[in-house]
Amino acid sequence: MTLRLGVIGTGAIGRDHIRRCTHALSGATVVAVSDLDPDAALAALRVHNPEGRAFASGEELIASPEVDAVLVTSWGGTHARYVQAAIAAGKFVFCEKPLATTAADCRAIVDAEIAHGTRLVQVGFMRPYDDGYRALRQVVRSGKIGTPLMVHCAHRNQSVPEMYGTEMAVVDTLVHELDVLRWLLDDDYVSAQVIFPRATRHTHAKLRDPQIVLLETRKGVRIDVEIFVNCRYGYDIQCAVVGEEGIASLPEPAAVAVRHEARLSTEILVDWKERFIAAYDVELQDFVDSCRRGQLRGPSAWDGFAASVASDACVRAQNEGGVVPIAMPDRPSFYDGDGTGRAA
Ligand code: NAD
Ligand code: ISE
Repeated sequence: MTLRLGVIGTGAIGRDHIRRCTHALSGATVVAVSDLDPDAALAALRVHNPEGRAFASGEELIASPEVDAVLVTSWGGTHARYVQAAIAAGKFVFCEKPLATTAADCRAIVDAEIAHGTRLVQVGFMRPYDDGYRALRQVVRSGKIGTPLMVHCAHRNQSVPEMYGTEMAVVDTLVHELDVLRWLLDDDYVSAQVIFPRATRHTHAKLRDPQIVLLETRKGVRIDVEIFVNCRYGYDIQCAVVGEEGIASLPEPAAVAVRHEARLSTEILVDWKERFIAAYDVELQDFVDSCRRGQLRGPSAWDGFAASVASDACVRAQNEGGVVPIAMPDRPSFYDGDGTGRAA
């Protein structure tokens, strides 16, 4: 049976996921869309499925018997209500990060899913599906570099629009590290601090850029993440785990080395769509396959909640300065699986 998907929010990633589900994946077809701009949404869908239809609201799309499962790719502040509606309808839902913009809203989703009785929610944390991060995790878990002591990360975007403010550096951008580092280290956070270096002249009044986030984990690992979203030169994701016996670093994306006019150079990607293109394919294929099997295994609502608890603390740290404690509740047994609540 082909899984009939409905997509809520047909902006940058919504359109990319429609293309992906139609042309790169197997077992699914996008039959419906909904967006604040229904005409643009329908036009975006019809490029890939001439028979697709647009619904006036996300809620109507979710309720439709023509839709088996839902992708939520609208703005972060709207995710919670659509995920809740999908759970109430008993439908599988893939929700782009963040699961919701506050830990309280994420917790309400966790509670609703547990009350439903089986997993229905997968969160769009794609980095655990990235070959580079998977290889890095394998090395860390093998013990080759010894016990991890520190992690140095950078999350750099070329530029961001005017609507992107200081808080989004955490809620929209850092949230990827907040998730992937829990999975990489099999650990959780106990405190956060945010430091603002000298600001770049390429930022605007509502965005403090760059920022450095300092995290401490239960096991005592110290993490620093540079978030620099107007770095100009490209889209650059770095992660190095320092262990007692060595250092393991995230591989750079494959790039041709060019020797020319007395220079040796490689290109740097500029777009998150390209940097993680394979990971997005694998995460969504996993969602489609899991829905068809009737059992999800990807990043869970609990993973979305855990990242959000940490992200709330980071936002407090942005506003208050100083070290903010993070109290992570114990994970309910409902989410027991391979120890991280997701595919290994
Ligand atoms: P975008 O602004 O390009 O698109 C969002 C779309 O959602 C717009 O078309 C908007 O009209 C629509 N929308 C807003 N509110 C809506 C509502 N209530 N109902 C229906 N549609 C609504 O944004 P984007 O870059 O595509 O980001 C969308 C989401 O995807 C965000 O949560 C973002 O964090 C996430 N995202 C994830 C990744 C990733 O790497 N996993 C990358 C980019 C974006
Ligand atoms: C965007 O929403 C993403 O998720 C990208 O992966 C991230 O790099 C960017 O900073 C976010 O705004």
